[in-house]
Amino acid sequence: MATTLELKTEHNPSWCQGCGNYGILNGLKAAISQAGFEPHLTVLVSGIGCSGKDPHFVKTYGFEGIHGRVLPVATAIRLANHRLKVIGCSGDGDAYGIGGNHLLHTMRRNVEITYLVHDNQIYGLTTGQTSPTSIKGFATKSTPFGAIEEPINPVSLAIAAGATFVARVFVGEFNHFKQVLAQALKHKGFALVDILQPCVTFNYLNTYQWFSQRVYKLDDEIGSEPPDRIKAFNRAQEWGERIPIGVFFQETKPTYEDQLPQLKEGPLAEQDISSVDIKKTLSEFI
Ligand SMILES: Cc1ncc(C[n+]2csc(CCOP(=O)(O)OP(=O)(O)O)c2C)c(N)n1
Repeated sequence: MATTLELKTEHNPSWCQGCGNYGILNGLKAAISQAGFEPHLTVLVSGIGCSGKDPHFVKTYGFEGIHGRVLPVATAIRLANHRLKVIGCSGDGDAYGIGGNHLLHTMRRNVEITYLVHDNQIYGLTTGQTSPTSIKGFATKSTPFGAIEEPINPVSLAIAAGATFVARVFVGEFNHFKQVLAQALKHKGFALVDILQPCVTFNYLNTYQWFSQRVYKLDDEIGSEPPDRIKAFNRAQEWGERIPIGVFFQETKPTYEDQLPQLKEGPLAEQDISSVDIKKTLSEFI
């Protein structure tokens, strides 16, 4: 295990001052340290976007892939070695736009990946176009007269798609964010954490103040109860004057990895494949 300080790399983030990504990065390092995950058995996988830089700043294994392809890469890593803790980092465009189809199928498969979506409701890296979670009417560079599309609600989408852990947090509620993150990292299955993370440069609407006035913690209003998708879905519909944060839904189910016969003998990466003739397969690619 490593301390938060030991998880720091020699690279420093250059996100805008006040960007919610700083809080997410600090919370993530603290959570990895507190959960006792060994850095050499932990992998951060990212796509393209401001959040795509996360693996550069955490001293674990890391893979910065291409836009929207975090989950195929993360799934492949889990299948090659399912002893590894795999954490995906995406923006809302990366996860819910170009990567949306991968998200649906990874959720229904229940691959054990903790997926942290840095949801700033805008394309930050490409300097401010609407994203799938931008509020209707939001005027940006790509929608100067206001977005005409309804936004995706990632929480209700995940509940409907069969995800086994679905949470929303606000990075401005830092202790609550860390507590939910710790729960997500412990979850045996796919965990979606939609992180409301204000973009201080391009999103003039969904600011820290805007969220602070609206968010409330589900835990303060409902006690512990057995998992119920319908109730969770209905709670997820609330968005506007009041925005619920916390764990909406969690259940335990076999993971994809648990059910694959090829993994019964242990991780593929540790299996003896010396007697397997792969020449025929390789020849198809040459
Ligand atoms: C295939 C492909 N299409 C488009 C792009 C351009 N591009 C880079 S990042 C990005 C969107 C970033 O938005 P988001 O995922 O929400 O992350 P943020 O930067 O806001 O954290 C786009 C469209 C790309 N790199 N690759």
